[in-house]
Amino acid sequence: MKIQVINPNTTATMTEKIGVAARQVAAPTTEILACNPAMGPVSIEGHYDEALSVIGVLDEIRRGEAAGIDGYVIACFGDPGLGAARELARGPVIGIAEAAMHVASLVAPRFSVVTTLGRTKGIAQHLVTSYGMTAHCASIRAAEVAVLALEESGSAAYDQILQECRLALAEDEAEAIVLGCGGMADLAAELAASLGVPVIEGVTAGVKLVEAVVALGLGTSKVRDYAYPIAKPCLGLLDKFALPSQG
Ligand code: 2AL
Repeated sequence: MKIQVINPNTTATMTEKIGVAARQVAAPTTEILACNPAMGPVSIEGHYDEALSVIGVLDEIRRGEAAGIDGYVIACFGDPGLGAARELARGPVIGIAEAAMHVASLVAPRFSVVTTLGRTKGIAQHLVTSYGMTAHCASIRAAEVAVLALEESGSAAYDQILQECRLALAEDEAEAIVLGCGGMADLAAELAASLGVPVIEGVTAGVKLVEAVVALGLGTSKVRDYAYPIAKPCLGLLDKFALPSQG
């Protein structure tokens, strides 16, 4: 099966890292196509960045549908454009925040999210609520690490994230950690070894969930909420995103 893993930001080094993590867990018969939009912010650290990233994400889904992709992972912790992506896709589309939270809820009574900047905690809180994870979420903590610091070797990012994870376990009674950024895809194993609890990272969780859903023969329901978008003109800068009607 073909799974397209979309990094919604435009930083190619992060996309490569996300692709490596995805391939490490993918089944031998799964082909991972890691990509990022050609347009949009280099990192996503708030609502504005998120909104700007969504058109690029949808463009990648549109291309993926034309290329016969079986399922998608949206690899940014705000799950930007998830509902709209589901309208476009036949197969499953899973965001890394929803993948990581759901998997964490299966292996621990309560998890803490450890994310990048404090300003993104509200976005994560909103997702905890909308995914029905309130009872499972002990806390949302920020390491105050900029997303692109995760791309710099020798930065203090890892140590700051490790410290915040330790505080979550000690002070918030979390029993697992959910990593709150696609750029943390390479950190889960080392953190788990240091912390002695499950550390769930959404790119890998998302790939395994998409594989499972596709293997079950399931796709996105098209009866109402995720029905294909209604064909209509789109004006101005977005004119090329107008969609044809679906026979
Ligand atoms: C993210 C993420 O996963 N990728 C990105 O650019 N920003 N989310 C976050 N909370 O920092």
